Amino acid sequence: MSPEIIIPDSVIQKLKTARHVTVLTGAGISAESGVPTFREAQTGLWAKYDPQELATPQAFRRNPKLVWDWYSWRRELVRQAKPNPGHFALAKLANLVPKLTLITQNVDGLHQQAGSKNVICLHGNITETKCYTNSHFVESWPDGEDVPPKCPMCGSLLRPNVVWFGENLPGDALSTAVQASQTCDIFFSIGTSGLVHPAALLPMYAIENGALLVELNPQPTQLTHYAHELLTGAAGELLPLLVERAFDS
Ligand code: BV8
Repeated sequence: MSPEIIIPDSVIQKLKTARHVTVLTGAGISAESGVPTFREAQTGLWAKYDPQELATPQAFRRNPKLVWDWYSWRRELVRQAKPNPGHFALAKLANLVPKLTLITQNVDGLHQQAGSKNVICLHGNITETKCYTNSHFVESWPDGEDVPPKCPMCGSLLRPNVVWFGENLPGDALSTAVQASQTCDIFFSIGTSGLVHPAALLPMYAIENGALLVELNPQPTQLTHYAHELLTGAAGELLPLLVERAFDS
């Protein structure tokens, strides 16, 4: 059993009285679901590759099979993953506050599986596939022939529907995320190292607008210096406790 987790009363009171709660999640919230975070060493065949090198259009153009195989491996990991108590706590929280905006950098769809609605997916969804040239979405493709498979509509190579480094984020997702960061009373940054831009700027917009900035992470990050509170621990443990302390007691 983990030692008594301290949640400052300032956080509880702010959460109970907030009109608008904004949450940004990163790979850390899915760690307890068995989805490796972006920074931890990749395993097996992929150990020698740096994700930031593989998750780029250049890598895909240079070696489409390698990049496609990497995503196939990750898609399978995500398919086997289930939401954890951290995801479920956020889905429950949305029904306990007047307004909650959930923004995620994750591409695993676990927030949606846990019941969260209107999730703002800044970096896309690894379980969706589209073609490289025209973004034709494709549900299935013949096994084994071409790797990567080709688009049945235009013949260009299929790729995952994720935002690669060097690619722009979906405009509507980003503008909604910025607006929610600028208008919230409390902003939670959960399970993110705060290294990837422009997502990393969202907590800054929150503090600029006078929101209470609360970070949940087992360890300090780039953001910790700016946060009003750092709740040290795993999201799967902290979030259910936070919801219970604020609304169940
Ligand atoms: C763009 C999809 C216009 C693909 C991803 C400004 C400054 C510097 C650089 C830039 C900048 N502006 C743009 C850039 C370039 C680049 C960038 O940010 N580079 C950085 C990294 C140097 N950004 C872009 O290219 C973006 N596009 O801005 O377009 C442009 C373009 C070029 C130049 C200028 C402007 C596109 C970025 C999107 C990239 N795609 N994902 C895929 O998944 O394959 S990002 C990818 O990284 C994942 O989505 C993942 O979410 C994210 C990694 O970040 P985290 O989520 O934070 O995960 P990480 O592993 O780092 O940390 C996990 C944390 O969890 C840790 O802190 C750990 O302690 C914690 N944790 C662990 N266990 C738990 C836990 N926490 C809680 N509970 C636990 N149990």
